[in-house]
Amino acid sequence: MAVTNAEIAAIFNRIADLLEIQDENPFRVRAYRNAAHMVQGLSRSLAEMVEQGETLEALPTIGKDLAAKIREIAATGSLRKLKQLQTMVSPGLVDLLKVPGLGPRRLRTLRDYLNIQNIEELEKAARQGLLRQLPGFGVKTEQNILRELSELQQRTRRFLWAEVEEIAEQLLTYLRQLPGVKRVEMAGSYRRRRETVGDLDILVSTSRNAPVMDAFVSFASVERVISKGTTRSTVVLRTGLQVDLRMVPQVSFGAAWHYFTGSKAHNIAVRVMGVQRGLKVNEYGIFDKQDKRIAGRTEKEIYAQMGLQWMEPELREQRGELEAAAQGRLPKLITENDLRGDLHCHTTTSDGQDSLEAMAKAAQQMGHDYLAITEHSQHLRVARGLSADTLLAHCDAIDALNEKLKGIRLLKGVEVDILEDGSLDMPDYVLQRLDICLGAIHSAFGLSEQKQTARVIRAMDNPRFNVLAHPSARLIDKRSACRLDMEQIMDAALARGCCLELNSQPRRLDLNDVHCRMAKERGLKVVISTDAHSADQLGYLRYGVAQARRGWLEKDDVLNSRRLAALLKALQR
Ligand code: DGT
Ligand code: CA
Ligand code: CA
Repeated sequence: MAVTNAEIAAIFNRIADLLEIQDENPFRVRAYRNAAHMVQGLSRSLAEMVEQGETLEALPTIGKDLAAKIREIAATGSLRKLKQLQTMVSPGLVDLLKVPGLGPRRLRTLRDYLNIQNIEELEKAARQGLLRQLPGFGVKTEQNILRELSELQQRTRRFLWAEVEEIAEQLLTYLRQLPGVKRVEMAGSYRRRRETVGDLDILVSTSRNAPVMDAFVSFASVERVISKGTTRSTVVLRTGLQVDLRMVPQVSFGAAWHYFTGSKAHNIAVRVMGVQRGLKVNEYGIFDKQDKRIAGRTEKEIYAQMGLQWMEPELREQRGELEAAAQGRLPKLITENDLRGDLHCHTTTSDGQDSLEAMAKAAQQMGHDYLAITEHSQHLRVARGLSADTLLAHCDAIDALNEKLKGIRLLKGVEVDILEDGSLDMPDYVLQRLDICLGAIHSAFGLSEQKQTARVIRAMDNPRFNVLAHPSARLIDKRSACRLDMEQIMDAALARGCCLELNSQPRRLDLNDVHCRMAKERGLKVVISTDAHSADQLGYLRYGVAQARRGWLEKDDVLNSRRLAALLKALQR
């Protein structure tokens, strides 16, 4: 899809914001703002002008430099200059620009006077009445900011996938047992297994005029009904989660399911393929030139009209899946059944809630062949990290338990802190005794990209190092990813025979989908682990598997799909 003028203007405005926050030359700031304004009002598409080789410099406010930037955006959809600026301003501060009424100038005042760096700090200060005293602010501004903040939270609140799993299942069960209901399915980001979902999208088809809408709005967890109609209703649950329900005729079910599953970008690309074939594609079906419906009942029919195989929802992000399908090269995505064990968990010996025995038993019940016990090292005090001696004693306990266990093998491991200088928080003579060594960043999250990358690679230089656990250290909605040159890290891991973890904790899901794909393309193996802190959490593997599938991973791309002997061999560097 060609870049729109609005997108180009938004990039220029964002650059102006970032420059202004950094107190850059006001003339440069104004140059970007003027250009953004001009671009917005332009009646011709800049992308088109670029494509046709027209000179942009003839446009008002556009000089050589900005013309080059427009060409870059038109060609790549983004701008390196913007990315570079974004790394120079703290992400929390950039978030603050989303608050209506807070421009860069006020933002600077907030930072300089009250050291406010993110939304939480802003809210706290506003509640304490600290804003009204600042130059350029007042009681009214303070109240406006508080109101905008609460609206912003309502508007942008997304839920972790795992947070809505239970209610989504309950809704499906509830709707499926209603009289006259033929079919009920989840669509949207929930079906695509995105790590967070904005709302739930449910499709229902019925045999006759079944009173589904009445039943839907009186579902026990509904707090508020936003709208109720014959074909569509929207409710908000007590948790704040919004749910859309749409009634769909059976002849259109596949088309609607495809449309409302998305992603939007995928849909648009499919529609464009349709246009190229002289077909109209929408949520009711595929229609030929005579407006006759030629597909719609199943998703398979929809894809077949485009000459494509059906594809898994996790792939539908317009990241090359349509091209892959056209060439018959869709990945055979990994499933939970392909995994033979879990390589990251904690017991009561560090910060876990269950004993070694309980974890082993639960893992065995899940059908695992092996489970690595990986307690924290002592640098991580909050997690009651182990000293060298306590880890050695723990190894004895694991050896003793392995003597008794049948059908499952516990691996001796550690989740060792990677210290700021890249050294490991455990002496080599202890690491030597282990089957597996995970290294992880738990401190100094804010280092520059260069330092953070060097730190991790230095850790991997230790020949005992096997797996980089939760590589980016991000916590969804709580902590941004560390600045790391992921390509460099992956190349370094590959060269040293290390691999990267996909941590399945719902708030981590780290590696993310894009990075999983990056690893696969390099031939770097990924380990999918739970980082379970209780026996229950061993079931989190399903979240990690979903993320892996979004990253196109297949069985062979994942190390813990191997049998124990092959796994142990692969861990030898
Ligand atoms: P969410 O709810 O923000 O996590 O993300 P989605 O993907 O569930 O998005 P949502 O709920 O707004 O819409 C559900 C699907 O409906 C979306 O994935 C694709 C489709 N859809 C929504 N708006 C449009 C649109 O403007 N054009 C097209 N082609 N499809 C759309
Ligand atoms: Ca949705
Ligand atoms: Ca929706």
